[in-house]
Amino acid sequence: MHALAERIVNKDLRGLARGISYLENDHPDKLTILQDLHTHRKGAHVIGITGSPGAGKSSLVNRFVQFLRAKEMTVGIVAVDPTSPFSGGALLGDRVRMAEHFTDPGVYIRSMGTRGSLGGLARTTKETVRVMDAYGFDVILVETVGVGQSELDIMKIADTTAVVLNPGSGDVVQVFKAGIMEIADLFIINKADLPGVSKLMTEIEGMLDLVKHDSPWRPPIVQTISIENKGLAEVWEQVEKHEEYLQESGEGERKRNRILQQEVLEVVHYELVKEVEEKYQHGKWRDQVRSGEIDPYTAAGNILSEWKSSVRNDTNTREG
Ligand SMILES: Nc1nc2c(ncn2[C@@H]2O[C@H](COP(=O)(O)OP(=O)(O)OP(=O)(O)O)[C@@H](O)[C@H]2O)c(=O)[nH]1
Ligand SMILES: [Mg+2]
Repeated sequence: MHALAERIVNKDLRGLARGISYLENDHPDKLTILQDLHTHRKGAHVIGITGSPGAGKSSLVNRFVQFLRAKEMTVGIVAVDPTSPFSGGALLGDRVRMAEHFTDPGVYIRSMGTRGSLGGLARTTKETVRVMDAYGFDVILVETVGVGQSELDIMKIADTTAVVLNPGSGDVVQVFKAGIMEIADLFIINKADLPGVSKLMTEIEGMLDLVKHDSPWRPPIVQTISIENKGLAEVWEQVEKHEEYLQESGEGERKRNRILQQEVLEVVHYELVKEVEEKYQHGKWRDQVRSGEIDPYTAAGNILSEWKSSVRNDTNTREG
């Protein structure tokens, strides 16, 4: 087993931190470590928390961590911030708010920004969840702003995805359009101290009637006021119910298998693209496209046929 994988499995927190940096920096040992850790996966419950900017995701995560710690559960947190050019910005505020957890060995927080992840934010986030799982946290929370395809993709690794909405924000239509409705297992109306809660409930129920009619799991709606610690027990209760549903219906296993199979193709895709890009990024096609000598499609075609024939030659050489 890779020495770093061994440290992670043996709950060495600095090893964990380094392992995640390996993922972000696309270290050559990355796949070996992930391979080693796969046999040591522990099956943490992964909860995705998504929602519009300012919905109160971080406040909620922060309070929820306290709630889980009181139940003696250990928690890993991945805070994803694709909008920030570096893992700073809004997350800096989160860090300050999370400061009280820093001295607690049962909690580990990692922020991810676009800049720090050569393998792509969604990939690195998912791999980070894998590594945290092998380390052995009971619960892993993934916080991400629900805006685009990349966030939807990240959320696929969660066992339970919670979508955070606010009363009076007009969020529901956005959520519906963005396809977030389909991945939601649980709706959290945070800032339930503000007016408009029952209107929002009606809107969500209406959307659920339209979308979720084919699944036996109808996402429940929970109200929270995170700044007053209200509703956290209800959130946890619904997460546990969902976990039970995943187990009993077999949906959890189907979901896990789907994700594993998809990861195979993602890794292949990523490694192939990396190789092709490294080989051709400085080709003569750049000048040709700039001068208009050839169109982009011809250029792409040329690269592809050159690539394919180099692969064929490679195999012939090996076989011959
Ligand atoms: N009234 C009220 N305000 C809240 C509640 N929860 C959070 N807030 C406030 O909402 C603001 C945004 O909270 P955050 O937790 O930073 O929201 P976020 O969703 O993490 O924001 P981004 O990470 O920037 O997307 C803060 O000023 C919070 O104090 C709540 O239950 N009620
Ligand atoms: Mg936040």
